[in-house]
Amino acid sequence: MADQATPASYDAGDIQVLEGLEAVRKRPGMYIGSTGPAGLHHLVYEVVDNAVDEAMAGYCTRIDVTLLADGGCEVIDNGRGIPVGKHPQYEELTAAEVVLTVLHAGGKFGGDGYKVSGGLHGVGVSVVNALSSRVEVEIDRDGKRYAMSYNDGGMPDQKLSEVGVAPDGRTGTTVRFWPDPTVFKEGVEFRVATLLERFQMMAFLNRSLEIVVVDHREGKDPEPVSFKYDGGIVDFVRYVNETKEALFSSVGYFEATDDEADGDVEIAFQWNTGYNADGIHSFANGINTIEGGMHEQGFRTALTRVANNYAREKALLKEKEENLAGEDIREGLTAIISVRLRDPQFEGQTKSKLGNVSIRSLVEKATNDHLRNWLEENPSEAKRIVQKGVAAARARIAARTARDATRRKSALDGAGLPGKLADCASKDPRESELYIVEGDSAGGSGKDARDPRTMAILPIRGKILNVERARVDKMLKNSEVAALIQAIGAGLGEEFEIEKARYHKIVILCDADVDGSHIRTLLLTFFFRQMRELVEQGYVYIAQPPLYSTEVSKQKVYLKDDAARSRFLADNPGHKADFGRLKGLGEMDAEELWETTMNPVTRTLLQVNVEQAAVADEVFSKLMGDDVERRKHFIQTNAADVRFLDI
Ligand code: 0RA
Repeated sequence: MADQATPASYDAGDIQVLEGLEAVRKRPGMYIGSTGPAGLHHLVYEVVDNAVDEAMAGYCTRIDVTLLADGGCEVIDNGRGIPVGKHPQYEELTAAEVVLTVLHAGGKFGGDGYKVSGGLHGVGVSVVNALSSRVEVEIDRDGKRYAMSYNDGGMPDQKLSEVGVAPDGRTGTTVRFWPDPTVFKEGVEFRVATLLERFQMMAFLNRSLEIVVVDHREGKDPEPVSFKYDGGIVDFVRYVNETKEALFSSVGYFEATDDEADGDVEIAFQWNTGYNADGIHSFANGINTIEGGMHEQGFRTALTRVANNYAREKALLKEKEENLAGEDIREGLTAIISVRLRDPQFEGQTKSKLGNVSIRSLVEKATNDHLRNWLEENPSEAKRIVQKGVAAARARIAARTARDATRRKSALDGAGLPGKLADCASKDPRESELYIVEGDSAGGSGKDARDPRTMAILPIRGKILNVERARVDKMLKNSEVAALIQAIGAGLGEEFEIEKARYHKIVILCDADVDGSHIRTLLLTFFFRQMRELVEQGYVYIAQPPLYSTEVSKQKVYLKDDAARSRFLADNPGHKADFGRLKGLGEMDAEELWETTMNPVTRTLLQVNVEQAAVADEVFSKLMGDDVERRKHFIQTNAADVRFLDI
């Protein structure tokens, strides 16, 4: 790596003072994105990121995250411990107190390691303090234990003091915090599945780092969950491919460092027999770059060239045959690209696209050299990869023919819109909403209920095609899928153009039962695989029709789920209602559907996000892939859980 300007020890003078904590409380969104569930979970990530930094610097091997019974969160690491010496700039404060109370003072010590900039990452532990009603810190360092605490958004409670000896001479930091309910008005309850997903990803990206999660809250599973992968991203690839049929058993791996680019890269890859052509998942400094960027571009370019050169040299591709396209070679590929660099530039709509040009040539060069060698050393695997690419090229040409046929057909259907679509009057996509409604009868209620100016209704009959198990040519022949593509109007797959989307809100409206959740998952899989940008840009939503209805003084009351029903029962102890379960969307009349589910003033829409696209990939395969037993089990145990929702 680059030369180290400063030794790997604490130099308090490096702490930069930028702003006070009041600024954070005034505009929390600026620092953690939102004060909704995503922002709430960001607090945990912020503390854990600091511990992971210690791991990356080589000082921490284990992080314990505990959700406490009283709603707090505890993060214990065995790193060096936050420095406890006096700070030169703030005479009466120790460095640890500065880290907890001064914005951006976090890990900005010295010049070693990879710092993270951009996005919402690395805002500092002081932000957690600013947005918590209480914070407790314990530091084990130099054989001693130190402790301090804060209340009400960073007001000192106990100043840092020595409280005893560090057990077994250990070093490390414990941060315990209780998010402030006056800041997080939507609630301060952590969702453990969201945390697990992220920590599993971090464990994959930081080889041999152990992250243990325990949930001590009432009614939750107290069994610890531990993530530790000695194979790092090789294990990540195996995990993503676990539910797929691998094309060969080994997982390829290479790494490279470059002083000029000031970064390093490691890549693991394996092909499976599936048809998905975007199984490349990339990361920069441990952040999932879902919009891709220079590292992905370098890899794709080199992969296409190396594979074509190899195929030509070994006569697996005839002289008169066309070169394989990039997507042909990527079909069935699962790859993890992880780069670490000193000054990452995060760009794009969601600040998740890596912009550093120098990283492109590093990755491209590394892939050229190492992948070439890997193919030479693994000739039978190489042959299968090329043969799969050739088959994909044929299917691609067949799909083009099928697509042209679909286009011609839809052109004959009037404006190219499906017959079942009740379109909205507005032609401005920014205000237009497409409701995809399960079943013709609910579709009918939806049509009557909607605001016809901005809301379009597309009824979908039964279960749409499972796109996880079909190539594009077959997909296009499915009438439900074809209707979806035509209604949205932006193409699909590689040719998807989000600018052409006719709606900026695409709302999935399914029954709140198991069948409904299956159809919802099929639709989400379709969007995730074929119109990924819709999901990435936050255009996809899930409507929440109520599951129960009852009456209170002749007024109909709707309850969205079992939790709402329990709350209602608790609040209305005398209520001896039938607590009738709605049989489905079809049972509500237009007015009820409007009031409970569609009215922009009263409805709750869940926005779908793909922060953890790689994990979502695995979830989708599990849900939709070939392994029927696994799928059954997964749907049974997670029927109500759409894991990658921002809820
Ligand atoms: C500043 C400097 C050093 C470590 C840390 C902060 C640090 C912060 C956190 C937050 C949670 N766990 C943490 N562990 C460490 C460097 C320490 C040194 O040079 O000795």
